[in-house]
Amino acid sequence: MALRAAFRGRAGLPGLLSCSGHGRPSPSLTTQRNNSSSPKIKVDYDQTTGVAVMHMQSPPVNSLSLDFLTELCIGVEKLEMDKGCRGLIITSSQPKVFSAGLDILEMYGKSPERCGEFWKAVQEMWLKLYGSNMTTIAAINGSSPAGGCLMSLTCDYRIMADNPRYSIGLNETQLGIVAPFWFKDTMVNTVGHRNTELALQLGLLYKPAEALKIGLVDQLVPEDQVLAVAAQTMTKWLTIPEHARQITKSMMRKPTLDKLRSNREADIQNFVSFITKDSIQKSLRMYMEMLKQKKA
Ligand code: CO8
Repeated sequence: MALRAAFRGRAGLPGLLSCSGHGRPSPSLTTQRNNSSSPKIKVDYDQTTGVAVMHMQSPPVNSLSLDFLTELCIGVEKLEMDKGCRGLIITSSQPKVFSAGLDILEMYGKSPERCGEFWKAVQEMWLKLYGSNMTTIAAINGSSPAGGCLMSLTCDYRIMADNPRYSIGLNETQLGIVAPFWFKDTMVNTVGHRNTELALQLGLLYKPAEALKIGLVDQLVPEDQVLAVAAQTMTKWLTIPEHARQITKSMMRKPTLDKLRSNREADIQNFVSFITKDSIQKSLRMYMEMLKQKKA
């Protein structure tokens, strides 16, 4: 019988941005979007199969806010500790979007302390997912830029909806920001050095067919079959002897994980000093305004 567990996250955060003095938030961008206390993650865990499906359900675009990341990490940790849980499928409940990546409002007009706290949570998400003992599959049923792409890259296998309106990639340079070394390393480990060089410098967002071609995703399926194919694929992966698969996964990923583990504090300091620069704050504001104008 499926056991549904909705893990609740942190208490609500302040509703307004605190201005750091580095780039004052423009009035139109000062609303904290994800301040709802409703769960941002829903976990359906089937104890008979040992497979959990994690649905991201943070409207409108599953952006990775501090609350969202905290809830996600708690959810992953609980599953990881349950020795009966062997597989995790990550998908989105939002139409058209897997995840829009890091919540830009978390990086705009915030104090250095708050930026540091946010970045630590981003690191934690990556360490937990990339280092997970479970078999992990991303069921990518919508667009997945930047941090959304990173999240899917942490998984062992990626299945994407074959819809040319969707795209996936590490597009950070298009926002005027730089993907950190561990984003880059995860991408290199997946698509190789040359593809990463092109993808990261140009901030490329790939249509599903292009993503499949460079190995950024492993399989394309019709949109309404993404979750079903992920479940079938998981069943196949779970036939492999668990201990051997886990050791192999760890052998492949440990050097990359260790690089961040031994540099966490310096990486936080780098992020904070970079993101709070006036010029970077200006780029983020312009990007957010561009997103809003695109809608109008
Ligand atoms: N953060 C916060 N708000 C967002 C984000 C985001 N990442 N993405 C979209 N939104 C907001 C939009 O502004 C819009 O707000 P409103 O309703 O108030 O106007 C709302 O969400 C809906 O957005 P759209 O209308 O654009 O929705 P669509 O369904 O048309 O498109 C997309 C969905 C494709 C996801 C589109 O919104 C998009 O492209 N978003 C931007 C994605 C992006 O570029 N993310 C990058 C984030 S940075 C990151 O993840 C890594 C940073 C590494 C940092 C390194 C520094 C050192």
